[in-house]
Amino acid sequence: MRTINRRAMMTGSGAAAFSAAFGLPIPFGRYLPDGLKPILSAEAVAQALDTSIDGKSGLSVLSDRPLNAETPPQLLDEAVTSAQHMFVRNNGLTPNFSDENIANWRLVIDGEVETPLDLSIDDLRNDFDPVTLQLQIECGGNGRRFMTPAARGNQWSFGAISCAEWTGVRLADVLAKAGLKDTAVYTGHYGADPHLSGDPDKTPISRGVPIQKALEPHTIIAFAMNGQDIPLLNGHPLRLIASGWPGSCSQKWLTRIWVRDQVHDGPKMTGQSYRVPKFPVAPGVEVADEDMKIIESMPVRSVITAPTTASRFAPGVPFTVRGHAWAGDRAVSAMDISIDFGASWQRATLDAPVNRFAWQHWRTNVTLPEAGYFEVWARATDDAGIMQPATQPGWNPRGYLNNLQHRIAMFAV
Ligand SMILES: Nc1nc2c(c(=O)[nH]1)N[C@H]1C(S)=C(S)[C@@H](COP(=O)(O)O)O[C@H]1N2
Ligand SMILES: [Mo]
Repeated sequence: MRTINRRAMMTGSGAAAFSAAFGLPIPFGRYLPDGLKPILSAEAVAQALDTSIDGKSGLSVLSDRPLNAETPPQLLDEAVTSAQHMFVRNNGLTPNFSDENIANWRLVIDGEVETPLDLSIDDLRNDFDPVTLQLQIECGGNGRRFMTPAARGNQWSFGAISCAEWTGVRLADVLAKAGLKDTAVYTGHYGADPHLSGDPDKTPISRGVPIQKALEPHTIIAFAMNGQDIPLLNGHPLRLIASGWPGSCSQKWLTRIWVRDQVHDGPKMTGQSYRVPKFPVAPGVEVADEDMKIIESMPVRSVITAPTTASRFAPGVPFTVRGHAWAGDRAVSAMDISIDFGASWQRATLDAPVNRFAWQHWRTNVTLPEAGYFEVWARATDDAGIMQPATQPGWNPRGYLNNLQHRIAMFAV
């Protein structure tokens, strides 16, 4: 297997122009839907893979202040995401803690509780039952890069997703110890990262979840990842994980959970942040804040982690295509692959999740029938029968929830 390391220089659109540019036939070109270009024209094959971020390897950097870096699909191939390949999404500055800061870490639980708590990490370890779970964390803006018209924000493609093995305690158990009042309806989460301005009175992000999601047994306060300390960039020494919902609900460097008697209104809970229109809107329009609602579960989605896009295979020789799929609060019930631009689909083998909210692995064998340019398209279906669309599912002002199908280029030569 070898990668063709060049980019298509396309001026026109559609299969014919592409075929001319590459000097390769497109055997299923007649099925390429009108308006869709071959994916190789839209995707840089040779990505600049960064090696400069401490503890990370091969991520592609979208911005460095704040630091935002995503995982290329082929580095998501691991069954459990490793520390070095876990994406980073910061809204503020990366904190810089001393050993003393870490040793004296406190987590405050206050607001609508009978007994406010002020806990050390040892208190969490000693006073509550430990849980270890594989949990996916996906940024609400994953896929934004493919929104038309473009939406402002980090231009994530497919790599703002991780699924690591987290160890910690159930938020429900901690809230039970504090004793929820009847007035408790929502949580508000706070972390120790500084605001981009450096102003200590400003908070970069403080989101929350309805109390039912907070009490869900998979919502945890984690102090370890993959059996080790959490990587600093991913929330060391303590983070919340509310899997299946936008990653922004999973506060890193967690210091406080404020139990609210109303929907939390911290920075990035209101206005246009992590909110989508209550009804379908025309692409590109402005939507008033009062017509927006808070995103809850993330939609069904999948990624092809092997082979790498633009790999070459011999015609007629089968090879394995594999990846992962997930569906927010739901499970994935079917995974299908197409090599003819969506004209026909073949069912892949799909594993059950190791626990609820873990991503699900899938694989199948694919054979490219003759020489030429092909694409592999991947489509997951959730247990409510909802499928990933071929193109964007519905435009929204900030470009959230774009769960379009992942497509990779393949050469049969
Ligand atoms: N304290 C804090 N927590 C945070 C953020 C942040 O900027 N500060 N970013 C959130 C967002 S938007 C996402 S998508 C996830 C990303 O988690 P990761 O950086 O560990 O991959 O963390 C969330 N938790
Ligand atoms: Mo995010």
